Amino acid sequence: MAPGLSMPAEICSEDDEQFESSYQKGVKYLSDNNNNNGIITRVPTKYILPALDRPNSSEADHCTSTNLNLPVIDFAELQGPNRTQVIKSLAKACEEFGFFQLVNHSISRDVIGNMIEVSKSFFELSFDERAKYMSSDMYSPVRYGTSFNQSKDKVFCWRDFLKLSCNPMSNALSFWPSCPVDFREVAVDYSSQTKFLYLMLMEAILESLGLLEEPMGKLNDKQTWKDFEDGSQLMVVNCYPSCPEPDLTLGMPPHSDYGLLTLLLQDEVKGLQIQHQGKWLTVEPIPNCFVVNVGDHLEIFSNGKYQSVLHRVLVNSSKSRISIASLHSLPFNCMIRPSPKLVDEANPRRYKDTDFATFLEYVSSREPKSKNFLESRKLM
Ligand SMILES: O=C(O)CCC(=O)C(=O)O
Repeated sequence: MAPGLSMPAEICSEDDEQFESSYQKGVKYLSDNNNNNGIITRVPTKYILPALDRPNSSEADHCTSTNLNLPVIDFAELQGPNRTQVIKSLAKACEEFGFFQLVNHSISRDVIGNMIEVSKSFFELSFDERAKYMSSDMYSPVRYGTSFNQSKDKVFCWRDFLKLSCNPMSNALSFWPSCPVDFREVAVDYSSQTKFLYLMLMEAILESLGLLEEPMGKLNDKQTWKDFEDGSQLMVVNCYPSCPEPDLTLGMPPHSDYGLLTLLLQDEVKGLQIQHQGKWLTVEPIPNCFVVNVGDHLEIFSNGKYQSVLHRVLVNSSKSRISIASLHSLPFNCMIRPSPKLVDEANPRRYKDTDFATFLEYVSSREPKSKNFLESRKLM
């Protein structure tokens, strides 16, 4: 056992089964249940990354203290007379960074503030209350868990999560947490408003790719706008408790998101880093703003014009952090393939067809690190 670490009373050695089952309860449980005046002083071995995977360990990490001013897209301007100009900025942001900050997005401060508050309140519930939602079933409409993939990860991440599937909402909602009492109402409102925002952004992205000659209609011989409207939405509420030795671990390892677009809401605590030109750079939180990023499915759909970008999360020793990622894609049963209009002799097809089931099969059978799922879909 790491010296100075104070563990839950029922736990005695880091190697024994009880210890392992305690880690399966998550980092919030670990932080809340120790007997050293409520303070964890060391990170257990289970969370200590090999030296090369730690923050500040590599060439790419030399800039971890550098903040990154991501391109800012003004959503209100996108709806106005400057749309053409904003579409160009959007295309540049997607090509150069794969990430941008979205401001003036029309979702009210109340809706955003309530979602952050209700998420914090959920993670403040007793472990027994949170544990009602623990499941290893990837298809479950609600899933509370820890790390990245807790049944596969050798080293655990310093993160707990609550995953909420929104498809179809009429089926999913009754499985979502009923405590705190306003959780469902707040989360449903938030999910429908982020879905609307996503659709407006997706329309702009299709326009930026030159795919919307018939706005909102048929996109090519197989794709219609309805596929986007009926698309999947998964909300991931992340909780990163403060960590006594943040240099030894990560809140989330480097990964890309699977969908078309992710809309991320973060509280005022920084932690998100993206890999840009070989360096890890910290995304400065802007209050009341969304961080939007290109996912693997958009990389495939755009035939590589817009690429998903590796990102990871650092933790810190003084503050816990909450973020809410809303991941959007086509319906689960739809095939994702490069848009035929973006494939020609000069730009041959670069990716295999893929679907959601293939992705789930892939991630449940191995440790999903880096962009290895997308790599497996490449044709060249
Ligand atoms: O917490 C964050 O800032 C990022 C979360 C994230 O990358 C994810 O949920 O996939």
